[in-house]
Amino acid sequence: MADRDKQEAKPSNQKEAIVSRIFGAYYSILPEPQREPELRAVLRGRLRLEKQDNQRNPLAVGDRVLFSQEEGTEEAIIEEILPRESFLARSSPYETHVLAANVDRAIAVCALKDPSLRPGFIDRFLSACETGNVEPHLAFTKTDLLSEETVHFASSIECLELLRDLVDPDKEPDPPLEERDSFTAESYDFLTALNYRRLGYPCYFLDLLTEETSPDLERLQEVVMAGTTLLTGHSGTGKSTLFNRLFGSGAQKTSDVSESTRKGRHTTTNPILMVLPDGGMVIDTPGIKEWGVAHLDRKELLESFRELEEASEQCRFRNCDHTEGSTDCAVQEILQGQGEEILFPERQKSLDQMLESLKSPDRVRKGDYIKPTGRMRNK
Ligand SMILES: Nc1nc2c(ncn2[C@@H]2O[C@H](COP(=O)(O)OP(=O)(O)OP(=O)(O)O)[C@@H](O)[C@H]2O)c(=O)[nH]1
Ligand SMILES: [Mg+2]
Ligand SMILES: [Zn+2]
Repeated sequence: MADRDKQEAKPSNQKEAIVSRIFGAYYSILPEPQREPELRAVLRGRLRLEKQDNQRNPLAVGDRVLFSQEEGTEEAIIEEILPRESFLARSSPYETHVLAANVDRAIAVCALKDPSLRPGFIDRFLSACETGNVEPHLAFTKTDLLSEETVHFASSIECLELLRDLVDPDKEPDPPLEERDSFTAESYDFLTALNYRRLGYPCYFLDLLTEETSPDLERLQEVVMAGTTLLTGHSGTGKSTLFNRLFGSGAQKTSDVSESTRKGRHTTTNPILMVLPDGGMVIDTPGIKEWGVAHLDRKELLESFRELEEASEQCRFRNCDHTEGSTDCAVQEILQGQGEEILFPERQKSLDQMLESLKSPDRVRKGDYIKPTGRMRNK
């Protein structure tokens, strides 16, 4: 009923579409319901002025719009931007970058090697998702590059025991990590990755180069079949390789998906949205270095850590902001090592760094940024 009202409200010459690519002031849009052919579009002048001045562009890939098209012209004109149901943002104190709108889930594509794993990025990504109503998934790529020792370690009892001991406030690994002969930095990265699975995040371990298929790739293919999925991560982690894996060659709606192949590099420069034959949509994005979380406050940050979720629910009734020195605060108890479990060392490091960046007023000033996730929080 509500849907029909909405349709009747829109002028008869306007149709709905999804933004699939952005090239500065030009857009590609996919008209509903067929989602083809892809049209080139520009924004109606007044909409260009409405953009928030700390956002790069009034539109993001995945946005839903109403457009008109004059007869005999190729170019569509975007007349209206429809409200976003969700969006994934990263922010510095001075700028908010909306990576994509109306996404159901986001997959951080992280290489286990080349480039090496960066847990700080993952933890910031997870916090942004948790507070932004976007379901986070983690794809760990390049398993084929792991050394034999690491592969052996990954399936050992030692690995499971370490994972357990490192989050136990009453235990220290014995012998200590640095005294173990075959324990390498690579093994530690693998342990760090496994910890996300322990926390309940959907994780996929992938070799995108040599494996035709695998149970993890199949699981991931199932997941992206419905709704809209964003791929993000550092440059070179395998986002586009995964994207092409998901689509093969048949589903591509644009001819210029394969980017410059000079020197074998395929660095993605613009986000692109594509529609799978079954209707699911996947967005490939350019690699990013940092995932700023200046749009989150201390309470949101703490509560975005799953390990602290149960404890913070107990505190919420008392309006606790979980600051150091709060009495009977279950969150503080965990952070001080008095709970049943503590944070995995890399998670603790990330949380400390994020909290520290909130403390320095030079970096974060109120009013310098919008609160991109606030709208969805009470949904
Ligand atoms: N060995 C190995 N190489 C991989 C794997 N996945 C991707 N690669 C390679 O890693 C390089 C970078 O992959 P891309 O898919 O272009 O990475 P991207 O994340 O899209 O990078 P940007 O577009 O720059 O953000 C390419 O040479 C791929 O062939 C993998 O599982 N194993
Ligand atoms: Mg790419
Ligand atoms: Zn508290």
